[in-house]
Amino acid sequence: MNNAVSASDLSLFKSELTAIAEATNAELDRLLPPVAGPEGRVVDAMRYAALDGGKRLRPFLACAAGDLFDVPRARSLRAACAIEMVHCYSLVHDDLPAMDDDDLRRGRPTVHRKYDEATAILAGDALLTEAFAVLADPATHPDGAVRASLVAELARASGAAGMVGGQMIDLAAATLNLDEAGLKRLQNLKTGCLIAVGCRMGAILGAASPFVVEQLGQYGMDMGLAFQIADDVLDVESTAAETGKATGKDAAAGKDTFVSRLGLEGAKNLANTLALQAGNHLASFGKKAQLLQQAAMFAVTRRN
Ligand code: GRG
Repeated sequence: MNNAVSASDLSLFKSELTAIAEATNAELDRLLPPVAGPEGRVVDAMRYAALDGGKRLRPFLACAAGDLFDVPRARSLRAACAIEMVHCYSLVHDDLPAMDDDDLRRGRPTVHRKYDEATAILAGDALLTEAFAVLADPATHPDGAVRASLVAELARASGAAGMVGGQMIDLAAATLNLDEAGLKRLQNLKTGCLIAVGCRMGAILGAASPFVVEQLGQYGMDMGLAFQIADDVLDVESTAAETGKATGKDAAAGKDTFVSRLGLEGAKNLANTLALQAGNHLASFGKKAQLLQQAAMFAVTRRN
């Protein structure tokens, strides 16, 4: 967004993001096999929601955080898929008429458009529950205490104290008169918690100390807020062809965003500051955290 940020070389990050996205797609395909019988329709809708599309940024963060502690990819990839299942469920439900009422997601019809509303609700529900089944499976980690910790982390990040809570505040925001701290809290809960949890889970899989888990989590929260502000900027500056979803929606709805409060330049500056701040949390890892440093820059320079 500013020159210092846009000039940074993100080639290492981009090739690793592509590799992790491909591995995530293959693993999700394996974890969500089609089933025969009348219930097959909901599994088809789950596969439609979870496969083919998405940047897979959250899986990337879980794997790259795990790499800091030499976590075997087979394990971090399972945690990554669990988070992506929760993310995909949230998109399916967010697109429903009762929420954002969107027709386009990832460049394709939304799940309730392709199937129907009831199927979309069920597909979201089933993706959410399947995520916990994946984490609870010994293939994710042989130590049951580690698995329990992963389950608790994802539950907290995605429930009323995290993403769902943020979505609730967002739905009520028009009548709440939030100040800037309130808006930050909304976005931290809605977007930041699920981004941060992948970073935390990578560290937990690597038996990191609580202090280090927290460092990774702080990186994720700052990066998540930067990512969300960049999303608000893209809603103004980008097109549906680039993002694969409707743009211009915030302004049309008179929505309170960092762009409406700070203006485009102010919002971009804040996103850049947060991306740099995110990287500072990883200073103690030195060059080993280069990929995560680049991911924070990507969050604010991306076009979709
Ligand atoms: C319905 C419980 C519930 C929560 C909805 C995720 C969410 C909360 C709403 C989606 C709308 C939105 C703008 C959320 C902010 C987070 C965000 C930018 C999501 C899109 O994530 P990307 O860009 O999407 O990583 P892809 O398609 O690349 O995976």
